[in-house]
Amino acid sequence: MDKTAFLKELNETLKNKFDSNLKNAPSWQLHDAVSEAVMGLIDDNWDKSRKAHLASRRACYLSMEFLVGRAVYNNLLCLGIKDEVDAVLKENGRSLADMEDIQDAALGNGGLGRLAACFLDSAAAHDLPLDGYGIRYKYGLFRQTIEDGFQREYADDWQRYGDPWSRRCDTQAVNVVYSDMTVKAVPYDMPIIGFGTKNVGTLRLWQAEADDEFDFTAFNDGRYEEAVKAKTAAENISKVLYPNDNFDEGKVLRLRQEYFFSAASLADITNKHKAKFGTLDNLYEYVTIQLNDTHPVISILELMRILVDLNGYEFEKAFEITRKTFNYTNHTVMQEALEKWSTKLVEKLLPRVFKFALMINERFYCEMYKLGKDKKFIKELAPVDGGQLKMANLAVYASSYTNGVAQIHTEILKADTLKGWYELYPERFQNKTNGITQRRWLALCNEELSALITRLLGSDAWVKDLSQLKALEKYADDDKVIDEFISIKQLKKQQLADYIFAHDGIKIDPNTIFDTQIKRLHEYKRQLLNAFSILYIYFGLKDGSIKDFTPTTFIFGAKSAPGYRRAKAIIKLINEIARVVENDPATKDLIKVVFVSNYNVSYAEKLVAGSDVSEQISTAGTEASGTGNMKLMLNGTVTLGTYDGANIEIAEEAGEENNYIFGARVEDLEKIMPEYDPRKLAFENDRINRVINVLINGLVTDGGVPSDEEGSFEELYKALTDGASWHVPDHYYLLGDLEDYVATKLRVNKDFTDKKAFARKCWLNMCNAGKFSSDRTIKDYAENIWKISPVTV
Ligand code: 26Q
Repeated sequence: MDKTAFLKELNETLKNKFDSNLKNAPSWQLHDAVSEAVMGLIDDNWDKSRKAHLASRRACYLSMEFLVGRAVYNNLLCLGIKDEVDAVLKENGRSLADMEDIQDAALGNGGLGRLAACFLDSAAAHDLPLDGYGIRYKYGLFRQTIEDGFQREYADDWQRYGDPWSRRCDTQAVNVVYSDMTVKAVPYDMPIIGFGTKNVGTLRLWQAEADDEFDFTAFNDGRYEEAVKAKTAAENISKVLYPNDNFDEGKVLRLRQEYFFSAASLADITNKHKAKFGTLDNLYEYVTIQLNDTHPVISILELMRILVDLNGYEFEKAFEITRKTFNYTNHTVMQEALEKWSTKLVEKLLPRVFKFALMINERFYCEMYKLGKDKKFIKELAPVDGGQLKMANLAVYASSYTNGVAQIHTEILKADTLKGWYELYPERFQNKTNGITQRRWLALCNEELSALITRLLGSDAWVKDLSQLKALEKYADDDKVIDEFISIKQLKKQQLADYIFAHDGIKIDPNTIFDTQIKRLHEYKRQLLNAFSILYIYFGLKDGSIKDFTPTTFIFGAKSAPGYRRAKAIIKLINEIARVVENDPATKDLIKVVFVSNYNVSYAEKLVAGSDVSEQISTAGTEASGTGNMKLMLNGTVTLGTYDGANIEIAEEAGEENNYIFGARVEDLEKIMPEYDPRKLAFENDRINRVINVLINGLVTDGGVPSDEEGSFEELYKALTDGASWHVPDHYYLLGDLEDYVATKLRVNKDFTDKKAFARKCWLNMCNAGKFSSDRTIKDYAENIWKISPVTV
């Protein structure tokens, strides 16, 4: 990098754009100027990469969510100029740390959106021609505050100070047509900078705007209100990300969003292909489209419409092209998250598109009758049934490959969720265990540990080949290395403690165990089980049944969907428990509970680097994979978890003896659940009973500022003991797993006192995290689903 030129750029941008300078510029202006300079550096490679991607076979990743987080540090890291830029800034009285308050781009809810971001990073680093397509939400996932222990939501105005990492491409805008309106989709492109390579991928995010012409005519005719209304209606489509994670509400605006970016992306893809080849006959030879869950599955129907209506293909030929173009990833087995649209709604909003659903459904019926399948079987798999359009059925039927995201998850899909489909088309099913990018989740968030790894390996090649960490296993018995590892962990814990104090005003002691559960708040993820275990230990400490307890800080970070009453009650409960243990002299030096606010990608970067214990405690068979488990493992923590999702593969890689696995397994639950009686269990077990009684005995309170939360603790109690109209009592088996969980937690607590032995376990987890690089995952997709190879720029 030419430091002088870079500095000149910075100064010019600050002067010309903001009439400010390096010394006085507020952080957002500094950020803007740095981004501008970096965009200048990559422009040429980006342009060449776009052309190279279009010239070869490429993959397109369609996703409603891309949880990219903060771009600036990562982009500098990937360009290899982070330290130099920091130096230039420091020579001028500033530093990269000044940009810590730059907001995340939180265009996703959680795992699925972050996975999409990791995949783009990995593909770019390894020269794979992969580009992302999504929505440029004006407001990303809400900003969370904790007020009087309750979650409060505020708009996430992430573009308030501009969006210097995007380029608007007006010339490539396309129209999207609904029955009641036409909107313009304007692409904003974000560069995805490959680490240590010239390849720059593209994340194309569509923004909804009013179609100029319509707007203009109405305005000229004096129909001002109509013109304004049309503008608002159009803009509403990309206004805000739905904050539901693993929950489908069937709202019409959501369907508009899904069709909006599907139609825009398909127009973009097919236009470019036709411009090059003059035909769509060979589309699938040059383009493969990955559907990130069912959210973009309406794309299948849109491609059919493009082929048949706009290009004159016969239905059968169009179906063949379509099937060869698409693939589908399933991310959940939760019934309430499986998308089913009312056919009435789809037909009303997208009448022509809906016709293709019916035609495909007819084709399915014919094929099944030919195969002699029985009615029940056919009904279950039909894309259209009972007044509903079932997106997963459509996805498997009209695509080449379907994959799950961890071994156990793929097995559950085959044996249960998509059983009939697996029977029909076993060759279509694959597993692709998730991964995370070690660039962001180690190199960037844990420079100190990264430096140690690089020194011991003699090179930083692990940044692009994480399997190399395996070679560090031999240091597990090297006292000097382990001591250094311990002091790095201590430092990261101190940094985390400082950050939590600055961000949330809560003091925590880095000499305690940092036991961390960070993920979306959901009943199946069982934050409530963690909370119960803390209460169990609290009572045990007070009555003397638990002794020699190593002081522990229990850290939680989670957002609840705003309308998810039970999840919100759990947040309040955790904060109430924090208050109880804090105010009790018997426990205040032994237990500390912290619920950090506004958990997001940037907060996660601090939390994963500064933790000792990784809580991964979903009910067996419910968490498709999890990826936070991998981030914590990579930073050297032990997993305290169930036999679920990728936890199983983590324990397999790092050894069960280096992790803490507990609880009922899938095959156990199959036997247990039909007989399970949680009320009886609590009645017969005083220790369990006194824990759940906290929900109703007045020790904690759900009353307070949002008064509609009142009664929500009692409702949690009822869900456990009586069940509800839609589920049996304690359907996530909290009480059944509680004592095994506590016993295992106390084992961690005791093991921690042998600092060396515990650090050794942590070290071995880090050494064996190689499998969980998204580089491995993306190469598997490239080879076995997409059939794409690297292109060099
Ligand atoms: C659906 C319909 C309407 C509105 C919202 C939704 C919706 C939104 C987000 C449904 C599901 C999601 C997100 C799902 C998700 O993040 N799943 C996670 O995916 C990760 C990556 O594969 C896995 O590691 C996690 O196990 C899985 O929970």
